[in-house]
Amino acid sequence: MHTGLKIAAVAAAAAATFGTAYGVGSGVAPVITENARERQPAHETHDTGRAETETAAETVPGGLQVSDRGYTLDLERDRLPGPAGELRFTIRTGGRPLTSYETEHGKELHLIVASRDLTAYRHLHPVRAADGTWSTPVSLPKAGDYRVFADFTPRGATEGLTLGAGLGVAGTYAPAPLPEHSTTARVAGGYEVRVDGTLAAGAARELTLTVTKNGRPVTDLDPYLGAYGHLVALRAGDLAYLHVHPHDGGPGPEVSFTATAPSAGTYRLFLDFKHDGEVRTAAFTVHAA
Ligand SMILES: [Cu+2]
Repeated sequence: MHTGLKIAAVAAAAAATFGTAYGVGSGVAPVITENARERQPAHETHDTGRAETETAAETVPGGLQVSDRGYTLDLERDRLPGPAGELRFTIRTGGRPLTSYETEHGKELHLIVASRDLTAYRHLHPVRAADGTWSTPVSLPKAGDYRVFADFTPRGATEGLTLGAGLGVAGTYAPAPLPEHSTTARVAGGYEVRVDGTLAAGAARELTLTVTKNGRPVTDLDPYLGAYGHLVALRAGDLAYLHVHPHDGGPGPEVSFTATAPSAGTYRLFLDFKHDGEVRTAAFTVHAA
């Protein structure tokens, strides 16, 4: 899976839904199964005296480190000459590029690129060459400071991780203020997405996102990478990364998630959903108490 943070979040969902036959959405059941498996090592450590260390490690959110658990995100260039270009990178371990990954939600690696001011967001799926080099075209809306997140699970690992690195895009820019708190987001194409529920620090909370188009509920969302929605939360200030998945299999209009904020503060939520064959992103600013 992704990060300790995320696992804590999805584990709560697993507790709520494990054993219930959700047949809709091919990604839902595997998420729960994998979490059940991942939680086992943590339980085993309780008898070994390592539990305290493991717990401390799990409280560090993903995406804040360029190197973690022996894996390093190595961007070929940490600057782009302009907003459109190609990103190339490797995940290095033991001095060599990693070439063996678990598949999560249909992909070996999910790449998020977000502007430091949290107004720009891209969820990309790079292609890996045999030598372990990943590459993807990227088209960003403006120059500025960005952060790149690689979300992956090394083959055979029981837990995924998210590494983060800075990326500068040359050009003149003015950082935007964080968009104000809002429970609705307008998305091109006549869509509006509403978020119900609140994030809480250190406690699992349900967030429900409701998708409408031209005022009507959307009940035929397309599955996208094995789920009806993918939600990423980035913490304002340091861009700590939280990736959660839906625990309800319906194709809309509601998609529900369980998430645990690592701290009180302000977060920017990005929901990727697919409808009429196109992937769209709704963004919200929310506060965690
Ligand atoms: Cu992805």
